Amino acid sequence: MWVSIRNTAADPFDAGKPAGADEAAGSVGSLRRVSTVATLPHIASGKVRDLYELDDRLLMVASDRISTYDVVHPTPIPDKGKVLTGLSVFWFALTEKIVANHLLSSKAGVPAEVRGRALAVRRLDMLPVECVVRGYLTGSGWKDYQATGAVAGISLPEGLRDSERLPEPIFTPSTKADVGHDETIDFDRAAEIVGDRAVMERLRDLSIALYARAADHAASRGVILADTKFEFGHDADGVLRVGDEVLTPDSSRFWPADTYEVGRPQPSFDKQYVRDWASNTGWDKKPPAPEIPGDVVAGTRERYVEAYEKITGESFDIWLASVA
Ligand code: PZK
Repeated sequence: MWVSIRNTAADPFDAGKPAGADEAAGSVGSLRRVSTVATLPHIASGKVRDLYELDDRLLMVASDRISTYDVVHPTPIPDKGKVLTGLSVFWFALTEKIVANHLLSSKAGVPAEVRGRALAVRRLDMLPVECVVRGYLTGSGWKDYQATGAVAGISLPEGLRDSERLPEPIFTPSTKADVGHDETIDFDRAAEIVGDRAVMERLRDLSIALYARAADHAASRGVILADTKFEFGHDADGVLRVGDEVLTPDSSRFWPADTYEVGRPQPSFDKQYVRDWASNTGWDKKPPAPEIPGDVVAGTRERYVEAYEKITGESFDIWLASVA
């Protein structure tokens, strides 16, 4: 089965930013040992994740790497990969009645050395569009609105402000760029790329339903889900499933509700410590990214664990114990 190599942008909504920040992707079918993962056929790498072959399944491994301003830092954030993996599993369970997903197991088949940060998943034939849903106007959506009054071909009311909640969530698909940034496209273009308008309508409706369910849950826990990105594919039986990671800080924007203020950019829940520190160092935001000092690493780890616990309502230790 063909799996395309592509760099998964950590900030998937900022289509149109300069390319060149992505790390080199791996090669299809090569036997490569990456970090501490046992030797499995390596399929693909994103900026902070790796995909391996696991017999008839795949193994998706989330690393502790972090990017800011689209560049990966050399310093890992301990447990970041485990937090994101635990969050994905939480959301897969919360949303499985809306749409089936690719999760098979967080234990069986997952090598001991990546337990907690890796998932055994069903192989899918991935659809070649990113399914972005925006509930708030920020990032490239805010930029496009300011320039044209519309996002992905959807006209929006006049006078909206930075980070403002939209009248209703909008579906703003994007291309999966091999290199550089995904580009926002309108629905018709997405349907063309997918080659089946009915499938595209289903992707749109499912994406909005997933966003609405997750945003509702997040709101009940004091968190705003500003926007998010899904990827879908068909399994061997032709069943449509949501794949990839879902509703993590790397595929979504989470804002603390208690400090939300329309009319300005919102601080990122997870990365703001690193961004603020990095800005103060005078780093020009071009590769290579600087090493992150210990106190900033510790503060950022705390934020990830806090995000996990706020959203799931459970101790992060419970996730660790469940995969041990
Ligand atoms: C698949 N990616 C993105 C790239 C990653 C992830 N269930 C699946 N079946 C087949 N292919 C994929 C999936 C999923 N999910 C996902 N590319 C292909 C990607 C690099 C690293 F972890």
